Amino acid sequence: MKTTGGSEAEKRAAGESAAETVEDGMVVGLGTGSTAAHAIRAIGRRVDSGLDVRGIPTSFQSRELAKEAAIPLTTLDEADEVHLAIDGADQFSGPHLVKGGGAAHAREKIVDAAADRLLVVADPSKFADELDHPIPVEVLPDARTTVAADVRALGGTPTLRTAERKDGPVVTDNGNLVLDCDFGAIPSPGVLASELAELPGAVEHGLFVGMADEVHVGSDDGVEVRR
Ligand code: ABF
Repeated sequence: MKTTGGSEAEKRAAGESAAETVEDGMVVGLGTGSTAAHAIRAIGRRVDSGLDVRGIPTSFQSRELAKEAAIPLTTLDEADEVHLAIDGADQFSGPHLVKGGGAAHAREKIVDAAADRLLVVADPSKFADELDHPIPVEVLPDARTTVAADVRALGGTPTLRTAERKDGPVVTDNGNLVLDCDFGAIPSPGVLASELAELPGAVEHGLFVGMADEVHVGSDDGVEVRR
């Protein structure tokens, strides 16, 4: 699994802290990435000790991990309510997030937004006073060129995400492509989010505006929960 930013110990502290908040009977959105993976493993250990929980994975990766951890799974169609989602981020500033480094942000946004509360798990390297991380935009394959032109017109620089170990683009779980769009500093995430959402052929972008209810930031000294 690709890891970014902070140390494994910081990520584990954050993931385990969020996993501790899961209560009996909950339906929990299971996020993607190396930090959320620690939360999934910790929830799995609690299931092993008798916790009654059902998970909704946000990606192929988190589904596989949840199965390995023996967490009973459900779907958005079947669950009456999603009580909590625990997910990682590429960058956070207050409640605003940039996500999509794992190309799973479309499903992450659906599950995270459906949850009553979103707990973000992160290491300190993910914090920014102002968001400036490139925004992943998942695009229909046919719209790759037109969305790239639209992003340029909005002042961004789009780069087609390519796979590390093979000569070709990254393909999402939904069969689409990803443009990483560098806008520099983003003083008004809500405005940019609306502009990106309007682009024909853009399936979903990685700006999660105002969505985090808590950010569990793991460090060597423990976990700081920012609300
Ligand atoms: C997912 O994994 C993504 O939305 C985010 O891009 C990434 C964070 O991964 P990690 O915790 O490995 O840095 O949550």
